[in-house]
Amino acid sequence: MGPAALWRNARVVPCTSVATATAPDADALVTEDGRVVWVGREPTLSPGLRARCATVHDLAGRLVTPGLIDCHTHLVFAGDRAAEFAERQRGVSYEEIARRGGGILSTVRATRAADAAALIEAATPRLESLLREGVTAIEIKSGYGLTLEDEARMLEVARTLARRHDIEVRTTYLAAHAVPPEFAGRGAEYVRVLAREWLPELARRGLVDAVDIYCDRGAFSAADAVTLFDAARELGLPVKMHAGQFADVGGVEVAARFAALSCDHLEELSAADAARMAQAGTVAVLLPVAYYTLGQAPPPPVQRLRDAGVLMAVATDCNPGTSPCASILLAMNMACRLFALTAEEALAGVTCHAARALALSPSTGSLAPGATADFVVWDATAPYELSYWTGLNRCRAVVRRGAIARGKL
Ligand code: DI6
Ligand code: FE
Repeated sequence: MGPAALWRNARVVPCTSVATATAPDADALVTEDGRVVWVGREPTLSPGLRARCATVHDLAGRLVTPGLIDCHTHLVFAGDRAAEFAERQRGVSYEEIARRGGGILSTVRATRAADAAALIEAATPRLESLLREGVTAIEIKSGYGLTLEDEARMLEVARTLARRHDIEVRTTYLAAHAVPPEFAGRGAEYVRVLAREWLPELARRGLVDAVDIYCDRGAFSAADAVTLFDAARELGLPVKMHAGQFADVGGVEVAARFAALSCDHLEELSAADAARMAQAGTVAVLLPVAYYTLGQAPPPPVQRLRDAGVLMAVATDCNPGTSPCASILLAMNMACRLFALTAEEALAGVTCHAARALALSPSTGSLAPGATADFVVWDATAPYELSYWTGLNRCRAVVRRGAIARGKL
């Protein structure tokens, strides 16, 4: 917040669309009261606004992008699944491990045993890793509690992390992640309980920004999604879906019918469903690190999504099973190299399109007048440099609501 500041000698990539994630087309911006009030070429800045700028920052020709957004994470969990990683390296599949009671349910056991302080302690290094890379907004899902109070604790921890780290957090209720042992063999009944009893209660406590379901082979069905999404609709909550990671079980059609914010994964996606997503304005969230970790094939049909006009986002899917990753820059690189996104698509995927997937746009995820002044100053001059490197973080400074929150210029 506070008085106006001019940020000059910059290469500003507005990221209002893929087209404007391509090349810096402005060299200055003005922030005031935590918002961007002007973006452009400095000679065209009006003398009146210039005179209001109490502070002038010289960015020495550096790249400026919006704060990055990680729009799909399971950041809050206890324990890890490194032993399952080792098992997969010996040739046992992810789905086989899950059938034996490992997988998601093993993280559920660890998370249920962890109190809020332990969950915060476990999640903090993962969050800090993302913050160091210029992430200013993040989605955090529940889904490793699978009882009312264990889900509530995960979501409360997500809210606590938001306050402690000055980051925008959107919480997503994902009790429909796996059937817990208490409901073994009674999946449909579990979905009715999590939809009709737990969801209204957690919404009443202000813990739910969106509702998600893991709709796939070995997980929940399209009919389960209808039960859950009907309950979400009654509460006025937006929905999203893990869909088509392993198989197309008809979820995307349901998601589009409920105007879902996003469908995520989508390795299996028909042309008809891509058209439905475009029609519904549903964003495709691509999760290349999960794809990489599981050694899956084939990749999502990116050209089909482009042809249909579906907006694509990219996220880490940070989780202990399929995506032990706390680097949005690595996810961008993998989206380019494994899914053949252009570098501009990858950048739009972690800015404007990620904001759409979280219902944060247009105030977040792009740098246009009126936007929240969350941006990153990079030791780079071209936007494609962000996807080009792996294992090198070139984030120099992070500006949050118009003030330098991290690093120095
Ligand atoms: N997101 C998920 O929720 C599942 N896969 C994915 O990409 C499973 C996460 C887990 O194995 O813990
Ligand atoms: Fe996920």
